[in-house]
Amino acid sequence: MSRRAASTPPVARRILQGDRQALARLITQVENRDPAALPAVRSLYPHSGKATVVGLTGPLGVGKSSLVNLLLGHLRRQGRSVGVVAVDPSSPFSGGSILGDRIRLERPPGDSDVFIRSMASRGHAGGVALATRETVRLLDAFGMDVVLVETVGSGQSDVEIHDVATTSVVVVVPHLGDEVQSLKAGLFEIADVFCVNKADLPGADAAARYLNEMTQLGGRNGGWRPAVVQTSTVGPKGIEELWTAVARHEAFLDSSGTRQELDRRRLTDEILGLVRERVDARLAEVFAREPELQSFLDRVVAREIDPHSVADRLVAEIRRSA
Ligand SMILES: Nc1nc2c(ncn2[C@@H]2O[C@H](COP(=O)(O)OP(=O)(O)OP(=O)(O)O)[C@@H](O)[C@H]2O)c(=O)[nH]1
Ligand SMILES: [Mg+2]
Repeated sequence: MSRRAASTPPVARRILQGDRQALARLITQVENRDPAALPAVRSLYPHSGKATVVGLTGPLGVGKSSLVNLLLGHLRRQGRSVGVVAVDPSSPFSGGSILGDRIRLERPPGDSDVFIRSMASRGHAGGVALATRETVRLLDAFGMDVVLVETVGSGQSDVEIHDVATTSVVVVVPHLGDEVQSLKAGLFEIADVFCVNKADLPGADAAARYLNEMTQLGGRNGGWRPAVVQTSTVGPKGIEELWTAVARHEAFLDSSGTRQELDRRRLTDEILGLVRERVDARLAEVFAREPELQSFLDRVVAREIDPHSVADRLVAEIRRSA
Protein backbone atom coordinates (compact mmCIF):
# COMPACT_ATOMS: atom_id res chain seq x y z
CA MET A 1 0.00 0.00 0.00
CA SER A 2 1.38 3.40 -0.95
CA ARG A 3 1.96 5.98 1.71
CA ARG A 4 -0.87 8.06 0.35
CA ALA A 5 -3.35 5.22 0.40
CA ALA A 6 -2.32 4.40 3.95
CA SER A 7 -3.03 7.96 5.06
CA THR A 8 -6.40 8.18 3.30
CA PRO A 9 -9.09 8.58 5.96
CA PRO A 10 -11.48 5.59 6.01
CA VAL A 11 -14.44 7.82 5.12
CA ALA A 12 -12.69 9.00 1.97
CA ARG A 13 -11.84 5.41 1.05
CA ARG A 14 -15.43 4.35 1.47
CA ILE A 15 -16.59 7.25 -0.71
CA LEU A 16 -14.14 6.27 -3.44
CA GLN A 17 -15.53 2.75 -3.24
CA GLY A 18 -19.01 4.12 -3.92
CA ASP A 19 -20.45 4.26 -0.40
CA ARG A 20 -23.36 6.69 -0.74
CA GLN A 21 -24.10 6.87 2.97
CA ALA A 22 -20.53 7.91 3.69
CA LEU A 23 -20.85 10.55 0.97
CA ALA A 24 -24.14 11.85 2.39
CA ARG A 25 -22.67 12.07 5.89
CA LEU A 26 -19.57 13.90 4.71
CA ILE A 27 -21.69 16.43 2.79
CA THR A 28 -23.70 17.07 5.95
CA GLN A 29 -20.48 17.69 7.87
CA VAL A 30 -19.31 20.06 5.14
CA GLU A 31 -22.63 21.91 5.29
CA ASN A 32 -22.27 22.27 9.04
CA ARG A 33 -18.70 23.45 8.59
CA ASP A 34 -17.59 20.64 10.86
CA PRO A 35 -13.78 20.64 11.00
CA ALA A 36 -13.88 16.84 11.33
CA ALA A 37 -14.72 16.71 7.60
CA LEU A 38 -11.48 18.33 6.58
CA PRO A 39 -9.12 15.33 6.39
CA ALA A 40 -11.51 13.40 4.11
CA VAL A 41 -12.32 16.49 2.03
CA ARG A 42 -8.63 17.18 1.53
CA SER A 43 -7.72 13.65 0.61
CA LEU A 44 -10.56 13.48 -1.93
CA TYR A 45 -9.44 16.64 -3.73
CA PRO A 46 -7.03 14.88 -6.13
CA HIS A 47 -9.94 12.72 -7.31
CA SER A 48 -11.98 15.75 -8.38
CA GLY A 49 -11.79 17.87 -11.52
CA LYS A 50 -13.26 15.33 -13.92
CA ALA A 51 -16.98 16.09 -13.80
CA THR A 52 -18.90 18.41 -16.09
CA VAL A 53 -20.51 20.84 -13.67
CA VAL A 54 -23.58 22.56 -15.06
CA GLY A 55 -25.14 25.42 -13.11
CA LEU A 56 -28.77 26.28 -13.78
CA THR A 57 -29.67 29.65 -12.42
CA GLY A 58 -32.44 32.13 -12.97
CA PRO A 59 -35.34 33.88 -11.32
CA LEU A 60 -37.89 32.09 -9.14
CA GLY A 61 -40.24 29.69 -10.84
CA VAL A 62 -38.77 29.78 -14.35
CA GLY A 63 -38.56 25.98 -14.42
CA LYS A 64 -35.04 25.23 -13.22
CA SER A 65 -36.04 22.14 -11.22
CA SER A 66 -38.18 20.86 -14.10
CA LEU A 67 -35.22 21.26 -16.45
CA VAL A 68 -32.86 19.54 -14.01
CA ASN A 69 -35.32 16.68 -13.86
CA LEU A 70 -35.45 16.29 -17.64
CA LEU A 71 -31.69 16.73 -18.09
CA LEU A 72 -31.23 14.04 -15.48
CA GLY A 73 -33.39 11.67 -17.49
CA HIS A 74 -31.62 12.60 -20.72
CA LEU A 75 -28.19 12.00 -19.22
CA ARG A 76 -29.20 8.74 -17.56
CA ARG A 77 -30.45 7.43 -20.91
CA GLN A 78 -26.96 8.18 -22.23
CA GLY A 79 -25.59 6.09 -19.39
CA ARG A 80 -23.97 8.95 -17.52
CA SER A 81 -23.95 9.20 -13.76
CA VAL A 82 -25.41 12.41 -12.40
CA GLY A 83 -25.17 14.35 -9.15
CA VAL A 84 -27.75 17.04 -8.41
CA VAL A 85 -27.29 19.89 -5.95
CA ALA A 86 -30.14 22.34 -5.38
CA VAL A 87 -29.14 25.37 -3.36
CA ASP A 88 -31.78 27.06 -1.26
CA PRO A 89 -34.66 25.87 -3.41
CA SER A 90 -38.18 26.89 -2.64
CA SER A 91 -38.98 23.44 -4.00
CA PRO A 92 -36.25 21.26 -2.52
CA PHE A 93 -35.35 17.93 -4.08
CA SER A 94 -35.71 15.10 -1.65
CA GLY A 95 -35.98 11.37 -1.98
CA GLY A 96 -36.68 11.43 -5.68
CA SER A 97 -39.24 14.19 -5.72
CA ILE A 98 -39.22 17.93 -5.44
CA LEU A 99 -41.13 18.70 -2.29
CA GLY A 100 -43.98 21.13 -2.55
CA ASP A 101 -43.94 20.84 -6.28
CA ARG A 102 -44.78 17.18 -6.84
CA ILE A 103 -42.28 16.91 -9.70
CA ARG A 104 -40.98 13.37 -9.76
CA LEU A 105 -37.35 13.10 -10.68
CA GLU A 106 -36.81 10.79 -13.62
CA ARG A 107 -34.98 8.16 -11.73
CA PRO A 108 -35.70 4.52 -11.24
CA PRO A 109 -35.73 3.67 -7.53
CA GLY A 110 -32.35 2.54 -6.29
CA ASP A 111 -30.45 4.02 -9.24
CA SER A 112 -26.97 4.19 -7.77
CA ASP A 113 -25.68 6.44 -10.53
CA VAL A 114 -27.73 9.36 -9.30
CA PHE A 115 -27.14 11.35 -6.12
CA ILE A 116 -29.45 14.21 -5.21
CA ARG A 117 -28.86 16.77 -2.54
CA SER A 118 -30.69 19.90 -1.44
CA MET A 119 -28.92 22.47 0.64
CA ALA A 120 -30.30 25.41 2.55
CA SER A 121 -28.43 28.64 2.27
CA ARG A 122 -30.32 30.33 5.07
CA GLY A 123 -28.48 30.32 8.34
CA HIS A 124 -25.22 29.66 6.57
CA ALA A 125 -24.14 33.28 6.12
CA GLY A 126 -21.07 33.35 3.94
CA GLY A 127 -20.89 29.59 3.93
CA VAL A 128 -23.09 28.76 0.96
CA ALA A 129 -20.37 29.27 -1.57
CA LEU A 130 -18.01 27.09 0.38
CA ALA A 131 -20.50 24.31 1.09
CA THR A 132 -21.72 24.28 -2.52
CA ARG A 133 -18.23 24.17 -3.93
CA GLU A 134 -17.18 21.36 -1.60
CA THR A 135 -20.36 19.37 -2.21
CA VAL A 136 -19.93 19.60 -5.98
CA ARG A 137 -16.31 18.58 -5.56
CA LEU A 138 -17.29 15.57 -3.44
CA LEU A 139 -19.80 14.41 -6.06
CA ASP A 140 -17.09 14.87 -8.65
CA ALA A 141 -14.61 12.81 -6.62
CA PHE A 142 -17.35 10.21 -6.02
CA GLY A 143 -17.22 9.69 -9.78
CA MET A 144 -20.30 11.48 -11.11
CA ASP A 145 -19.87 12.29 -14.81
CA VAL A 146 -22.13 15.32 -14.57
CA VAL A 147 -23.14 17.48 -11.62
CA LEU A 148 -26.22 19.68 -12.08
CA VAL A 149 -26.46 22.61 -9.67
CA GLU A 150 -29.66 24.60 -9.29
CA THR A 151 -29.52 28.04 -7.70
CA VAL A 152 -31.96 30.89 -7.60
CA GLY A 153 -30.31 33.72 -9.46
CA SER A 154 -30.37 36.61 -7.08
CA GLY A 155 -27.48 38.68 -5.88
CA GLN A 156 -24.66 36.64 -4.48
CA SER A 157 -25.63 33.18 -5.60
CA ASP A 158 -25.06 34.13 -9.27
CA VAL A 159 -21.44 34.72 -8.54
CA GLU A 160 -21.29 31.49 -6.63
CA ILE A 161 -22.64 29.41 -9.47
CA HIS A 162 -20.14 30.89 -11.84
CA ASP A 163 -17.38 29.98 -9.41
CA VAL A 164 -18.51 26.37 -9.31
CA ALA A 165 -19.94 25.49 -12.71
CA THR A 166 -17.92 24.71 -15.81
CA THR A 167 -21.00 25.76 -17.83
CA SER A 168 -23.52 28.26 -16.47
CA VAL A 169 -27.04 28.09 -17.89
CA VAL A 170 -29.20 31.14 -17.24
CA VAL A 171 -32.88 30.22 -17.42
CA VAL A 172 -35.47 32.82 -18.32
CA VAL A 173 -39.09 32.74 -19.48
CA PRO A 174 -40.74 34.38 -22.52
CA HIS A 175 -42.02 37.49 -20.81
CA LEU A 176 -38.73 39.06 -20.02
CA GLY A 177 -40.09 41.94 -17.89
CA ASP A 178 -38.59 41.37 -14.46
CA GLU A 179 -35.87 39.10 -15.72
CA VAL A 180 -34.28 41.88 -17.74
CA GLN A 181 -33.56 43.58 -14.45
CA SER A 182 -31.99 40.43 -13.02
CA LEU A 183 -29.97 40.00 -16.19
CA LYS A 184 -28.66 43.49 -15.84
CA ALA A 185 -27.87 42.79 -12.22
CA GLY A 186 -25.32 40.19 -13.17
CA LEU A 187 -26.94 37.16 -14.73
CA PHE A 188 -26.08 38.32 -18.21
CA GLU A 189 -22.36 38.25 -17.66
CA ILE A 190 -22.26 34.74 -16.28
CA ALA A 191 -24.34 33.00 -18.98
CA ASP A 192 -22.58 30.48 -21.19
CA VAL A 193 -25.99 29.29 -22.34
CA PHE A 194 -29.33 31.09 -22.22
CA CYS A 195 -32.33 28.87 -21.89
CA VAL A 196 -35.69 30.40 -22.73
CA ASN A 197 -37.92 27.93 -20.90
CA LYS A 198 -41.72 27.73 -21.08
CA ALA A 199 -41.39 28.08 -24.84
CA ASP A 200 -44.90 26.61 -25.02
CA LEU A 201 -46.07 30.08 -23.91
CA PRO A 202 -46.26 32.97 -26.38
CA GLY A 203 -43.27 35.25 -26.81
CA ALA A 204 -40.44 32.70 -26.69
CA ASP A 205 -39.17 33.51 -30.19
CA ALA A 206 -39.04 37.22 -29.40
CA ALA A 207 -37.20 36.56 -26.13
CA ALA A 208 -34.68 34.31 -27.88
CA ARG A 209 -34.18 36.93 -30.59
CA TYR A 210 -33.62 39.62 -27.98
CA LEU A 211 -31.06 37.49 -26.14
CA ASN A 212 -29.31 36.62 -29.40
CA GLU A 213 -28.95 40.32 -30.18
CA MET A 214 -27.62 40.99 -26.70
CA THR A 215 -25.02 38.26 -27.00
CA GLN A 216 -23.80 39.74 -30.27
CA LEU A 217 -23.05 43.02 -28.54
CA GLY A 218 -21.04 41.61 -25.68
CA GLY A 219 -17.35 41.00 -26.36
CA ARG A 220 -16.89 38.16 -23.93
CA ASN A 221 -13.62 36.93 -22.53
CA GLY A 222 -12.20 33.96 -24.30
CA GLY A 223 -14.31 34.39 -27.46
CA TRP A 224 -17.33 32.31 -26.51
CA ARG A 225 -20.66 33.76 -27.60
CA PRO A 226 -23.42 32.47 -25.32
CA ALA A 227 -25.78 30.01 -26.99
CA VAL A 228 -29.52 30.65 -26.83
CA VAL A 229 -31.90 27.69 -26.74
CA GLN A 230 -35.64 27.35 -26.25
CA THR A 231 -37.10 24.63 -24.06
CA SER A 232 -40.40 23.53 -22.69
CA THR A 233 -40.70 21.02 -19.88
CA VAL A 234 -44.28 20.32 -20.81
CA GLY A 235 -44.17 18.25 -23.90
CA PRO A 236 -41.18 18.28 -23.38
CA LYS A 237 -39.18 20.12 -26.03
CA GLY A 238 -35.61 21.32 -26.54
CA ILE A 239 -33.93 19.29 -23.76
CA GLU A 240 -31.54 17.61 -26.18
CA GLU A 241 -30.72 21.00 -27.74
CA LEU A 242 -30.04 22.40 -24.27
CA TRP A 243 -27.62 19.59 -23.53
CA THR A 244 -25.99 20.01 -26.95
CA ALA A 245 -25.38 23.70 -26.18
CA VAL A 246 -23.80 22.75 -22.85
CA ALA A 247 -21.64 20.12 -24.56
CA ARG A 248 -20.55 22.64 -27.20
CA HIS A 249 -19.45 25.05 -24.48
CA GLU A 250 -17.58 22.26 -22.70
CA ALA A 251 -15.81 21.40 -25.96
CA PHE A 252 -14.96 25.07 -26.42
CA LEU A 253 -13.41 25.18 -22.94
CA ASP A 254 -11.04 22.40 -24.01
CA SER A 255 -10.26 23.53 -27.55
CA SER A 256 -9.59 27.12 -26.51
CA GLY A 257 -7.56 26.30 -23.42
CA THR A 258 -10.04 28.30 -21.34
CA ARG A 259 -10.78 25.41 -19.00
CA GLN A 260 -7.35 25.44 -17.46
CA GLU A 261 -7.25 29.20 -17.31
CA LEU A 262 -10.62 29.27 -15.54
CA ASP A 263 -9.54 26.57 -13.14
CA ARG A 264 -6.40 28.45 -12.24
CA ARG A 265 -8.32 31.66 -11.65
CA ARG A 266 -10.94 29.98 -9.47
CA LEU A 267 -8.42 28.06 -7.44
CA THR A 268 -6.41 31.24 -6.93
CA ASP A 269 -9.55 32.94 -5.61
CA GLU A 270 -10.28 29.95 -3.42
CA ILE A 271 -6.79 29.87 -1.95
CA LEU A 272 -6.77 33.62 -1.31
CA GLY A 273 -10.21 33.31 0.29
CA LEU A 274 -8.96 30.55 2.59
CA VAL A 275 -5.92 32.61 3.57
CA ARG A 276 -8.09 35.65 4.20
CA GLU A 277 -10.34 33.62 6.47
CA ARG A 278 -7.39 32.42 8.50
CA VAL A 279 -5.67 35.80 8.67
CA ASP A 280 -8.92 37.47 9.73
CA ALA A 281 -9.46 34.97 12.51
CA ARG A 282 -5.89 35.36 13.69
CA LEU A 283 -6.05 39.18 13.59
CA ALA A 284 -9.24 39.28 15.59
CA GLU A 285 -7.77 36.87 18.11
CA VAL A 286 -4.55 38.83 18.62
CA PHE A 287 -6.37 42.13 18.77
CA ALA A 288 -8.80 40.89 21.40
CA ARG A 289 -6.08 39.16 23.42
CA GLU A 290 -3.38 41.82 23.67
CA PRO A 291 -4.08 44.24 26.53
CA GLU A 292 -1.60 46.70 25.08
CA LEU A 293 -3.52 46.87 21.79
CA GLN A 294 -6.74 47.35 23.73
CA SER A 295 -5.23 50.30 25.58
CA PHE A 296 -4.12 51.71 22.23
CA LEU A 297 -7.68 51.34 21.05
CA ASP A 298 -8.80 53.44 24.03
CA ARG A 299 -6.41 56.15 22.90
CA VAL A 300 -7.71 55.97 19.32
CA VAL A 301 -11.24 56.36 20.67
CA ALA A 302 -10.03 59.39 22.65
CA ARG A 303 -8.47 60.77 19.42
CA GLU A 304 -5.01 60.80 20.99
CA ILE A 305 -3.50 58.54 18.32
CA ASP A 306 -4.70 57.57 14.85
CA PRO A 307 -5.94 54.15 13.60
CA HIS A 308 -2.94 53.72 11.28
CA SER A 309 -0.54 53.69 14.22
CA VAL A 310 -2.47 50.91 15.89
CA ALA A 311 -2.69 48.97 12.62
CA ASP A 312 1.11 49.16 12.42
CA ARG A 313 1.38 47.90 15.99
CA LEU A 314 -0.99 45.04 15.26
CA VAL A 315 0.98 43.96 12.20
CA ALA A 316 4.18 44.12 14.25
CA GLU A 317 2.55 42.02 16.97
CA ILE A 318 1.42 39.39 14.44
CA ARG A 319 4.93 39.20 13.00
CA ARG A 320 6.41 38.85 16.47
CA SER A 321 4.02 36.12 17.57
CA ALA A 322 4.47 34.25 14.29
N1 LIG B 1 -45.95 26.25 -19.20
C1 LIG B 1 -44.85 25.78 -18.67
N2 LIG B 1 -44.72 25.69 -17.33
C2 LIG B 1 -43.57 25.22 -16.83
C3 LIG B 1 -42.49 24.85 -17.67
N3 LIG B 1 -41.46 24.45 -16.88
C4 LIG B 1 -41.88 24.57 -15.62
N4 LIG B 1 -43.15 25.03 -15.58
C5 LIG B 1 -43.96 25.27 -14.37
O1 LIG B 1 -43.39 26.36 -13.66
C6 LIG B 1 -43.51 26.15 -12.25
C7 LIG B 1 -42.12 26.26 -11.62
O2 LIG B 1 -41.32 25.16 -12.05
P1 LIG B 1 -40.01 24.74 -11.28
O3 LIG B 1 -39.33 23.72 -12.11
O4 LIG B 1 -40.31 24.41 -9.86
O5 LIG B 1 -39.23 26.12 -11.35
P2 LIG B 1 -37.93 26.57 -10.54
O6 LIG B 1 -37.25 27.58 -11.37
O7 LIG B 1 -37.14 25.39 -10.11
O8 LIG B 1 -38.60 27.23 -9.28
P3 LIG B 1 -37.86 27.69 -7.92
O9 LIG B 1 -36.91 26.60 -7.53
O10 LIG B 1 -38.99 27.86 -6.98
O11 LIG B 1 -37.17 28.98 -8.28
C8 LIG B 1 -44.13 24.80 -12.08
O12 LIG B 1 -45.50 24.98 -11.85
C9 LIG B 1 -43.90 24.11 -13.40
O13 LIG B 1 -44.89 23.16 -13.70
C10 LIG B 1 -42.64 24.95 -19.08
O14 LIG B 1 -41.77 24.64 -19.89
N5 LIG B 1 -43.85 25.43 -19.52
MG1 LIG C 1 -36.48 24.82 -8.19
